[in-house]
Amino acid sequence: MTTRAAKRAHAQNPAPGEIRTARPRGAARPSEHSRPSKLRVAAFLAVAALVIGGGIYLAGSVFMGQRDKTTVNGAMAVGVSMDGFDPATLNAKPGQTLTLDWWNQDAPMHLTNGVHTLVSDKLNVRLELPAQSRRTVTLTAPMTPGDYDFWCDSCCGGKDNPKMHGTLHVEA
Ligand SMILES: [Cu+2]
Repeated sequence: MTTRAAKRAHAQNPAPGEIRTARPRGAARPSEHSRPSKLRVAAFLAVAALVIGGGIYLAGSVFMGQRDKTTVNGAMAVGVSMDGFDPATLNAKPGQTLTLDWWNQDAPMHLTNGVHTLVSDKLNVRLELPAQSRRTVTLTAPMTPGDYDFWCDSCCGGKDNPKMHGTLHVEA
């Protein structure tokens, strides 16, 4: 007897003494039970990605949202990037001390790790600002009216790069 029907019949009614290989009732079926848990892991990862992504987005927008504004009392926001200082001209009265909320938009992957500087011999400053950060700095205007040059000497040719200059304009 080699027909399929005969084989099926044999399997359903094994001959006496033959061992049935069927699992006992209630035993785990690995392939079917692992499927829902894989789904659960996938769902967890999706939720985790949403939460982490949302956090990064919020943190980014908090930082970027402040770019033109400042929470530092009496300070003005001044940005710096590979495109230079923004605004590039600062106005002051003779002897006035300006408080700048200085922020750096560039990521560390830029030249010199994204660090920018604010340098001026006449204004007697040499300030440094790490990538993607902000700090409060002060500039004191000289008593003599005029335009005072300051620059970044840490990137893109530094002082030789016309983009990386700013002016402190001291009113007459
Ligand atoms: Cu720079």
